[in-house]
Amino acid sequence: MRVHIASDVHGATKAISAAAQGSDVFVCLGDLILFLDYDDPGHGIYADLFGEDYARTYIELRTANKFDEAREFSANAWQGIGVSSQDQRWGVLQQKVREQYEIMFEAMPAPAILTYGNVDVPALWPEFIKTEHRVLDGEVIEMDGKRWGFLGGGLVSPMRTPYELTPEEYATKLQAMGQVDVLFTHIPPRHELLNYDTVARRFEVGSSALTEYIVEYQPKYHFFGHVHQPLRSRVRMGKTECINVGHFHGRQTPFVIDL
Ligand SMILES: [Mn+2]
Repeated sequence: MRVHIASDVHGATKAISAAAQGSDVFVCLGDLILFLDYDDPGHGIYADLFGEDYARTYIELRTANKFDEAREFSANAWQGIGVSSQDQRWGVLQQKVREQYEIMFEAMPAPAILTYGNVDVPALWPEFIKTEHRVLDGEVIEMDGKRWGFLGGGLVSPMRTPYELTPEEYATKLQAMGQVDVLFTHIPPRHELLNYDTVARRFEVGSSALTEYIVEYQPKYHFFGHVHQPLRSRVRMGKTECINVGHFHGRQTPFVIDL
């Protein structure tokens, strides 16, 4: 069974529309929205709202791990367009996210199995998914006699992205799935080679609950995304092959594997 897996789509609608060609099963591990385009600051929701110069500076601050300064810079930008409360801000963002989702889900191959990234708004998905889109988060399905488990979202981080769980919530959902043969998540297990981003030059979030799960259950494969430019994209833990399927927005092609 040929499986194509895409993660971290971040607005790459044109490429995603072709990503299932030649596959038997297409899986998307989330992060469909583009808030900030690190490669091209003229794109994304923040550039739309505040202009490219703003996006460029905001990216620089975050890349330098100056999150407090970034927040202050951002608060000023919102005030500049007459938005003061968090509620108002969320209203404006939600509208922008809806505009992106409308185009993204139109382009998304179907059938597809999807889970959420940390840069996704699960509450809005029901408005846009197609009938052949199966959205799984903390669920196990049977595929060719094997158990495939899916867990979406990220962990709480200084980036304050829209879908973040506490480590406890995440661990509880993971353990509730029980043993699987193939595990699909948005974020990687905690592992220094898998978590370090060589361009951002920092450790991204990895889950120690996932590492413990892999040690305990030893699924044959664990597929994930989230770290866009990892130090290593593939690591073996015991009997488990842990694979970062790649930054779809950058590569424009899915990860392909025969399972
Ligand atoms: Mn991402």
